[in-house]
Amino acid sequence: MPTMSTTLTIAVSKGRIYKEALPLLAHAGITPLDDPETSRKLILDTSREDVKLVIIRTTDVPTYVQYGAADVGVTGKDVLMEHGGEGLYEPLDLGIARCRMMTAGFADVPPPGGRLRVATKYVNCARRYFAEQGQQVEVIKLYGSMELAPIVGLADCIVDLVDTGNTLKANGLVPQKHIADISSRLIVNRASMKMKHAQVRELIDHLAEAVRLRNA
Ligand code: PRT
Ligand code: MG
Repeated sequence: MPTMSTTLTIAVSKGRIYKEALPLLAHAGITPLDDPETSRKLILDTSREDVKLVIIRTTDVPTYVQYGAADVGVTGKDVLMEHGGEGLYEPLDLGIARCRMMTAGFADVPPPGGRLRVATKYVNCARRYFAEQGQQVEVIKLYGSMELAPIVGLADCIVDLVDTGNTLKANGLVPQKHIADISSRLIVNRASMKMKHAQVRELIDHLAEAVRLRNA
């Protein structure tokens, strides 16, 4: 326990990351006093007087941590790749909410003569990936249901996350190129790393130990 009772704020989204992060946080002695799936509270007290959780959209987690509105956060590598990760430390791979970022489209459909049209919510990742491949593409920003885009002729392919592949299959699409392996990461605000060093260090160490034990 730190001698100074400065509050440490952890930003996390509800849903799959939250569910998988809970046992790791528990190993650090942090148990939320409310369930974000049922409570309307956005700031949750925890079993530790000096630790609070803020419940936000996963794409907002890097922003909260970057500006110091939260000291640390848990978010997907996909979100960090798209955000850019400026001003953030990424000290730990939590190994949760794993999936792959991939391109996907129809099997056996030849690429178009002109520029490939790519629909995705990961526009920065898609631009970077196709630029590295030396391929000219037009990237179309969507906020969800990417699988629909090739079906209705909005795009030739998509960039999305794939886990079991069931979502693609259900929509007649196949995974094509592997862009990145995705898992959730612990991120830390740069100032908090210095100003709240003992608390942050303790959290990182406990979470790292929880990850090691889980993988053992
Ligand atoms: O749902 P909401 O709109 O609130 O936000 P969100 O979709 O960003 O949150 P959430 O909780 O669904 O996902 C948050 C994070 O979980 C992502 O940023 C990833 O880091 C991680 N993750 C891991 C996934 C998946 N696996 C995943 N399979 N996020 C999304 N999916 C989706 C994918 O986009 C596709 O629609 O699941 C579908 C594919 O799954 P399969 O099993 O059918 O292949
Ligand atoms: Mg979702």
